[in-house]
Amino acid sequence: MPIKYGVPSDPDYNERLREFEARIARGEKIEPGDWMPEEYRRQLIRMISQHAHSEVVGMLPEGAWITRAPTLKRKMILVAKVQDEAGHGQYLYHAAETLGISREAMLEALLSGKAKYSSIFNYPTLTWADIGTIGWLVDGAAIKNQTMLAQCSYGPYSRAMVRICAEETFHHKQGKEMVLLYAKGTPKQRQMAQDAINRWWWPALMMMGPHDKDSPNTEILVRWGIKTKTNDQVRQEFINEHAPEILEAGLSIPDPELRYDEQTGNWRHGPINWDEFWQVVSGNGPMNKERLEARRRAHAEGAWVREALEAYAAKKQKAALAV
Ligand code: BYC
Repeated sequence: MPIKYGVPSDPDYNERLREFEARIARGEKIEPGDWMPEEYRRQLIRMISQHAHSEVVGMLPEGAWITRAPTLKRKMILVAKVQDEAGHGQYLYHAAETLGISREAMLEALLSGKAKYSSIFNYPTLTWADIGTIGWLVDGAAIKNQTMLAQCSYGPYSRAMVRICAEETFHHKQGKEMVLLYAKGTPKQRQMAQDAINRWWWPALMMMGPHDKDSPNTEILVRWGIKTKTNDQVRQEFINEHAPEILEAGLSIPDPELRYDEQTGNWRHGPINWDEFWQVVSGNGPMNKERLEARRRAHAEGAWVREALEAYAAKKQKAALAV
C-alpha cells in the first residue's frame, strides 16, 4: 500500500489532520500504510532511529566486560544481555524502515556522526560494578521511558516496545541484584558499588532528555501521542523508584539536595549539569570518539557478511524466477 504523507500545502490537509488526530484521541494505532502528517513521520524516524542507534552503541560499554566477567554465570547473563540489545536495535531499525527510510541511510547517519544516540553510552565502564549499575540504573531509566513509548500512537514502534520492555525487565533485575549483593559484600565490593552509583546517577537522570521547558520536540510528540509522558514526568518516576531503593541498600546518592517531598510524594533532586549533557550530546563526552570508531570498525569488518547475504539473496531470487 503506498504511504501517504500529508504536507500543509495539500488542500485536504486540515481535514485529514483532524481525522488523524481524532484517531489518536480514540486510542487507535497509526499503521505504516495510513495517512500521516509528514512531520509525524519525520519525528518518528528521528526518534526511532536514535533509539535503534542507542541500543547498538549501548552494547559497547557492556561488551567490553564480557571477557572479564567474574564468574561463568555472570558472563552468560552479560552475553545474553548484550545480544538482547542487538535484537532491540534490529526491531527498531525495522520499525523505522516502515516509515520509508532505508537501513543504509540510518547507518550512514550514525557512522558519519550526524545522528544522535543516547548520551549515557558516552561514559566509560571502569569496573565490574558498572555492569550491575548499568542494568539497575540505565535499564531502569530506559524501562520508564519505554513503557511510556509502548503506549505510543505508531503501531510498529509501540509493538517493538512491548517486546523490548519485557527483556529490559530482566536486565534491570540482574543489575539490581548484582549491586545489592555488592552493597552487602566486602568493603572493596561496597566501595566499587558506591563509586559506580556516584558516576552513573547523574548521567542516568540526563538520559530522559532536557527539562520540559527546554525540550523543543515534546509538545508535538505529546500532541500526536508519540510520547505519552514528558521528559520530566519520566525522570520523576525513575527517581521515585530508584532513590529509596539505593538508600535502603545503604548506598548514597551523589546529590546533596535530594529529599523526599511529603506533600507531593515525589523525591526532589538538585540541579542537573546540562552543560555536561549538551557537551556529551554534541560529541564531546568522555567516550564519544571511541564509540563511533568502534561502530565504524565493526561496520567495515562486517562488509563481507553484508556482501555474502546480498549474493545469497540474489542467487535465491534468480532460482525462484527460473522456476
Ligand atoms: N541523549 O526535545 P527533546 C537502552 C536530544 S537504549 C542524546 O527533549 P525528544 C540500553 C534530542 O534527540 C534505549 N540526545 O527530544 C541499551 C533532541 O535533539 P534532536 C535508549 C538527547 O526526542 C544498551 C534534543 O536533545 N532510549 O536502553 O522529545 C544497554 C532535545 O531534546 C537525549 C531511547 O533512545 C539523550 N539522552 O526526547 C543498556 C529512548 N535527550 O533530535 C540499555 C527513545 C534528548 O531534535 N527516545 N536528546 O536533534 C526518546 O524517548 C526521546 O527521544 C528522549 C528525548 C526522551 C530521549
